[in-house]
Amino acid sequence: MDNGLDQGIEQYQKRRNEILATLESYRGWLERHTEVEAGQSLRLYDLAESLKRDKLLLAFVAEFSRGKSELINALFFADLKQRLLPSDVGRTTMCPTELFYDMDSEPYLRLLPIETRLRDDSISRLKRLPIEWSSVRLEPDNAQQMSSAMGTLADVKRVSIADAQAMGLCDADDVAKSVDGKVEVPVWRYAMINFPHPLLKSGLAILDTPGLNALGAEPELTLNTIPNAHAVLFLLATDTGVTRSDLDIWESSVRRHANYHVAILNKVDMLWDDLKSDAEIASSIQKQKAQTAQQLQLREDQVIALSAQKALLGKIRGDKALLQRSGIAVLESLLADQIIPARQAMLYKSVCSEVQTMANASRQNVAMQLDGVRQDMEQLSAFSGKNREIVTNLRDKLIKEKSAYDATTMNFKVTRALIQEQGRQLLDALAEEVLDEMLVVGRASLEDCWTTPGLVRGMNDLFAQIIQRFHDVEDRAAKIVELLDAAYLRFHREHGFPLLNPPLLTLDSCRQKLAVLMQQVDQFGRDPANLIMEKRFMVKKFYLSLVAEAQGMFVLAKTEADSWLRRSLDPVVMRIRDHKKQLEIRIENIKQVHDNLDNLQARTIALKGQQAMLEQQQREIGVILQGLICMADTDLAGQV
Ligand SMILES: Nc1nc2c(ncn2[C@@H]2O[C@H](COP(=O)(O)OP(=O)(O)O)[C@@H](O)[C@H]2O)c(=O)[nH]1
Ligand SMILES: [Mg+2]
Repeated sequence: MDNGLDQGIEQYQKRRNEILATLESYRGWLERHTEVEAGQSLRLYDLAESLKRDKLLLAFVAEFSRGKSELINALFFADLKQRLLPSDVGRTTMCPTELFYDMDSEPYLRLLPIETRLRDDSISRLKRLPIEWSSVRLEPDNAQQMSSAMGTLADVKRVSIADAQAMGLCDADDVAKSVDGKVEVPVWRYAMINFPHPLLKSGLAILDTPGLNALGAEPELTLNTIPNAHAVLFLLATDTGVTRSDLDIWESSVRRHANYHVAILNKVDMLWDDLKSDAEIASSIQKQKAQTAQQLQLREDQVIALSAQKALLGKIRGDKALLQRSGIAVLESLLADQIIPARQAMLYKSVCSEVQTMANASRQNVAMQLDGVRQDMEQLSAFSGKNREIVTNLRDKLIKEKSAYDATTMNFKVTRALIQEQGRQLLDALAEEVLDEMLVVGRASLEDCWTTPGLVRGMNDLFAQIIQRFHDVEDRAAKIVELLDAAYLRFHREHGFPLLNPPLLTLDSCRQKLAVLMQQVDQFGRDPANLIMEKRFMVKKFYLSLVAEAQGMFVLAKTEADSWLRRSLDPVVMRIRDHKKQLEIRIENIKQVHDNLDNLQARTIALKGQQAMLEQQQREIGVILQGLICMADTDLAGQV
């Protein structure tokens, strides 16, 4: 198998490894040449881990039976020579299904029973409770075992109307259609597949969703999983055209919220007709493409027409003509050339810029140390032929400088303690309990009657409080920066420290997530279907998912604030400490000269050695920085 998509993902993995190597060499540099702050080395480790574990999530979202599972099979798993996901006539995935590679476990298929819907737990919480899942070990080399294991994704069962209602899986229509007081529900609520496929190993993750019903029943998907996907592939089929429910999904889950979304008009093979000329067929495909684009308010070139089924068949049979006719190549190159590079750029930009800040501080430290050594060398050469008195003077001057420096440092200790205290208060302002308190009020008024207007009011209230809280936190952070600036200025003025611009804290990324949630609430509130009383179950589920999202956002805000605190304070502390060490070394040097003026030459040699060492350090850190800058540049070029 060799196509643009594989190459794109391979490239993604290659670049990630390059950044990891640069992180590693910077960490090595710090360990060899400095006393690394625990916080700093932890941060580098975290960054490396997050890069290693980073997943590029592609979500396939569409109404039931548009060919999502078939397209996933065709794009990624044709080399298995069979369907990985059930997408045969009459048998398709019934539950949202995640496919990924987890290097810490054996291949598995984990299934969450539908009955967990009776509880309030979110899927992300349940993901952390393995006991809730039914788990099957997968044998990737055993096609038979794989396909029978995957077959269970399509399982359904019949339960009483009351049971289905209790799980929120039954509406008036289902009740009307039922002849024996029973209705059909999926056996599983969610599936996770850990599968060692090369594409998944290189960081790709896939979400297959079953259709509008499941999207509506699991607000977590619409509120969290899909908005967090890096790209959403929205499917339509030529045989059905754009239906009402297609449009619903498009509006609620795809159009606005995805980082990147693509509309795919699938099953074009249904327009292939032996009795028509190629030109006639092309024109009817074109016509339907144009119509689809118009209905979705997209440009025509934003709709990709293809046949997932023929693409899968063409790949399995090695039939190049069929594969080409299927039209899948356009989608593959879109993924390889745009979606994957865009994700890369985002990831690298954030990691590179953070490491760059750290490495820059390190470089400045080395430069300061080099300055010190050079000054000492100049003095030493001035000593030659001088008497002891001059050396004594210089020594005393240096000792004086050291005590002045110690005084500044003592002073800074007070500021540092103050900053740490204020930092603690800042983090407390984002503690979990704060949000819990905000929630208590809202929930109490909702609980006696789960209605949509009540929910919208309560949520808007909550969001307003959260936004206010974010502002407060940013204000506090700005005050801390002022404090730090003022204290640092003395080091700059009196001890020649280079100026420093501690970054301000912004919680913009949290605010953006909040804005998306507010939109969702707004939309939920405006949908007349959600005003019906029997939707209580949905209102509650929606509310619980929103709360889970808000909690996630608070955790994110706190993590950002925490890392910001360290990023502003750590480099300063490090610089102050390094300078002190440097002064001590210089005093020690001059003392030795003082004790033995004849020793001048030996001292000069020692200093030269020190200088060479520092210059080597400087070159090394220069290379590391250059690497980081290059990576950021190339990524910007690849961004769409
Ligand atoms: N003719 C044709 N049928 C397709 C194509 N893609 C999928 N199908 C069929 O459509 C049905 C639904 O496909 P599936 O992938 O399970 O849809 P999903 O519910 O969106 O995952 C299955 O019977 C597939 O074989 C296609 O490109 N052409
Ligand atoms: Mg499916």
